[in-house]
Amino acid sequence: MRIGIFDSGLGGLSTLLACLRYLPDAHYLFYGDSAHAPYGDKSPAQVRQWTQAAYAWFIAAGVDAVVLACNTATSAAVAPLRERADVPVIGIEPAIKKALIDHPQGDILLLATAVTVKGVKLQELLHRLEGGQERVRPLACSGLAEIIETQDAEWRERVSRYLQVQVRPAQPQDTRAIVLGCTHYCWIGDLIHDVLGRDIAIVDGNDGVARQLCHRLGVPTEAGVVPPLPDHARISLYFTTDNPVKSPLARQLLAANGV
Ligand code: DGN
Repeated sequence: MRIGIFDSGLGGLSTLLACLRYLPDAHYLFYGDSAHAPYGDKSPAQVRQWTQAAYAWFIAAGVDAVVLACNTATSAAVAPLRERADVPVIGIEPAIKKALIDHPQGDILLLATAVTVKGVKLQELLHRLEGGQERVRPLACSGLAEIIETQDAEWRERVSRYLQVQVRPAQPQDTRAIVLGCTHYCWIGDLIHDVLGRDIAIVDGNDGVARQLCHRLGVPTEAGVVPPLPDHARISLYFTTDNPVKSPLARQLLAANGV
């Protein structure tokens, strides 16, 4: 079985890891659109076009399903893509519902890109969910994914500074949970805890996406049981720029996370 995983960059690897737990024998084709990254401040029409190009690439590569491991691309492109898709297309959305249910009191801070925060999809979701409008505070974090993407010697310090200067002042006083509405932010959970508070829960949508993928492929999953990472993995990496450091960086990140 071949599974296509798509993001503008390294964030989508966190979604790939979640899928790998449930489908350890699949061949994963990862497509990082480094030529057009970051997506967060681009127009939804552009993001739609690039997502469609990635989808066409996956279909030519013979995948059985495509995972949009990018909240921004899901916000801008999942609906039109699904209308004429030949294989299941699974998108990722901020896991606000889970945060609201697991944390029935206090505020929920949602961190995401500007495209996701401004998108109709998020507004509809907040409207639909009980407490969505009253308790969820969305914050567009322009530039944060770019810092994470560099993986250079200072990236962690720069993320800490970003969180202190751009996020902490906007954090509601009674924050109980932080929803990671951009897959890149899944790599900075420890820094978020350090800067914004250790007792705040961090919620991401990767496990839900992996379960949804299984569901669409007819593979059963057990409620409440998250399988361990397997000791083998078949992952092919493709980036849309010829940047020679991208693939080694991606491999390093996977290795640091047990794959
Ligand atoms: N990782 C992407 C997301 O989940 O929205 C986008 C990051 C970016 O390109 N700014």
